[in-house]
Amino acid sequence: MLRFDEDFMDFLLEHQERHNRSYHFLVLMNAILNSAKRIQHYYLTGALRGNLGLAGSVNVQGEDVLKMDEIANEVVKYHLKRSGRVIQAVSEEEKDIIPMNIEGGRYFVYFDPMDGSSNVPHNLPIGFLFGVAKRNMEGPEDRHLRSGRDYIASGMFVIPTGTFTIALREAGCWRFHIDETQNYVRPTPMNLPQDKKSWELSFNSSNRETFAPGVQKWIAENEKKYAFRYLGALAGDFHRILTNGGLFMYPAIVNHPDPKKNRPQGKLRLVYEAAVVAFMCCEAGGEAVDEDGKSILDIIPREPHQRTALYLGSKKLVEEISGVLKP
Ligand code: AFP
Repeated sequence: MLRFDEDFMDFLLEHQERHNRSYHFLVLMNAILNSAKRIQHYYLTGALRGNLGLAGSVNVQGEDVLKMDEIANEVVKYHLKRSGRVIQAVSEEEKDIIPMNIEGGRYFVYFDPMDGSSNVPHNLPIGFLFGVAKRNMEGPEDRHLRSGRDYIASGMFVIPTGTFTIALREAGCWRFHIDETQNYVRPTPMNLPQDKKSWELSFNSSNRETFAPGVQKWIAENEKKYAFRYLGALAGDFHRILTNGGLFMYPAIVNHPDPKKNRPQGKLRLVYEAAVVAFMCCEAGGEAVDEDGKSILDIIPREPHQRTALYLGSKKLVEEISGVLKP
């Protein structure tokens, strides 16, 4: 018996038609999907080709290897540029904003093509994360960096697991799975579960003594109530929270024994990490705040690689921990 599943492009086409939207976003998403499939392919075969290194590394034979993070960055840039729809992009891999179709483009794209680099040498899951904002259609475009509140979509591919999750503004959050024809199929709405039984806690536990006293106290009082899971790649860790509910956090590091190693501003990057997952989480009924308990979506970026602390997940838990955060 043949089985036909609705694929992402069918899903999006219907969505755009239903909301009387243009086809431009379809062209952009086609570019993002093509990028993800290519990254997935290189990542799956990377161990055999000896190119699971990161930029700056050499293989055991001392040969010129292709670096995974550089490959992924080139792939995404090629497809975004080719789409003709992108004004400019920010990539985790590049210091400067990347100009694309400045006059004719319609979207800003913020992406991390290979997030979770400590997993790369092991071929374990990494993320390709992206956030999309639209140009000012009413007046002149000044190309300022957008806050998560201005995103129209954000998404993540957990590579090489074949899962793709996307949130569309005021239309929810959806998960897809890759099929044998390399299409992402079977849209499943994602809503954070209310039942606490499945909730999980996810954070780098080895940092716990470096967190603010209120956060340490909250952990001590609550950690036994929930299962603890940590992969070290935001996309994978958030994927579990979105399915099971709970709390992911990367708090500010403020009590490090070596003060030079403190990160009061947090570790995660705002525009292509924190705001991307925050946008998805909020569309799935959750919440996301920074170290001051301020919504991640309301932070207006001052520069492309700005960092933030992040508390993300089920509303109740994010509200609870917000209570112990300053101010
Ligand atoms: P890397 O790409 O440098 O490994 O950073 C990944 C990441 O930004 C995010 O994906 C993880 O949630 C977080 O950092 C893990 O950080 P720790 O290694 O400090 O736990």
